[in-house]
Amino acid sequence: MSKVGVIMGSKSDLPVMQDAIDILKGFDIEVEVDIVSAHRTPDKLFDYSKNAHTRGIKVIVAGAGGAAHLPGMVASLSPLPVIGVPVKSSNSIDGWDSVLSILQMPGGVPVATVALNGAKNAGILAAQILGSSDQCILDKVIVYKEGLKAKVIESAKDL
Ligand code: RP5
Repeated sequence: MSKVGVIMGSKSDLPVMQDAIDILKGFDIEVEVDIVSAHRTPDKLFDYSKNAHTRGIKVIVAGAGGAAHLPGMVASLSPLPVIGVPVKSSNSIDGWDSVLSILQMPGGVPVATVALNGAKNAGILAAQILGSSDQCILDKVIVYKEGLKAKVIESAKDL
């Protein structure tokens, strides 16, 4: 079964990253969660990035704050698509540090970067990537999007 790896630089990122975990589980997608710090556990970062694809992980969602080098370094080492979540950590300069350090990747090493604290969208995007080759997941994404549409239409009824 295809899995999504959800990693983050610190357990302090979990309240944000939980949105990705929850939405993926809502699509019945298996999620492997771990803490991998680019700066505090660099050996683990290398090991994780080089081996994730051998364990059935198909997409990696990586969240970090501040000098947020985790998603980019994972992307440099792994053949898998990496979705980066800039986390607004407590000592952050309004989150711009996280956003720019994840967004501004050099040519050849893409990280699909979502909005600040945008872990929910990261989870949806990971599901869509899996869904491009898995009809069952794609059907769940279609139902999810129909739900979004229905909510907007419903909200316009009592204006
Ligand atoms: C980053 O530093 C983490 O991703 C986190 O967002 C931030 C602060 O980490 P802690 O000091 O809370 O562990 O590496």
